[in-house]
Amino acid sequence: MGKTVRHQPSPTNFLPPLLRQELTGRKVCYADYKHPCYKIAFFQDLTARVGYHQARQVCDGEGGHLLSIESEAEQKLIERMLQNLTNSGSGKSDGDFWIGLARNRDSMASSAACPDLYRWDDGSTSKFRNWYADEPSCGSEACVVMYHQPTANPGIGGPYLYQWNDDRCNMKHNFICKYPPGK
Ligand SMILES: [Ca+2]
Repeated sequence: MGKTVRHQPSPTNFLPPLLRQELTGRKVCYADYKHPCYKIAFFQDLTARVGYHQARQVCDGEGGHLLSIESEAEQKLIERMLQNLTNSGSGKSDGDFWIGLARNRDSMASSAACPDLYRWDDGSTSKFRNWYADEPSCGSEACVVMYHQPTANPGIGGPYLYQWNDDRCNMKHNFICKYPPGK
């Protein structure tokens, strides 16, 4: 599959200059118009990382959404993109990525029902999930990250790499956007 990386001007003028600078580029598209494009927003600078809702705003402002992962194949594709990022030398430090999966905390459900309340931000009805062993925690955690902790000691579910974890929505993380074909 041919791959092109193209730089895309982004309507992110409302963001602080450093963040704006780091958000340009890194949009990866495949050389056909059937597949979505993705953008990995990784910030070495911890202070540039953002909460779930700001990440969502950035993706929406560019005609996309926070990433939905609708199949094992798409999960593996994103894993390969993150491995490329790590191998390129710019992404060696730890940092999780917001994906577009969240739960409405107003719906006070029993903890047993909670895992079924997570919904994709882009409207996908995909039931694919890749939770880490003891996730989702629910409670005050209602927004989902993909783990990216290459230097962390493995836990009960193995290394903290690429599985999903619900976290408090105001925590600061990297994020991944997904854009429909042709955008
Ligand atoms: Ca959790």
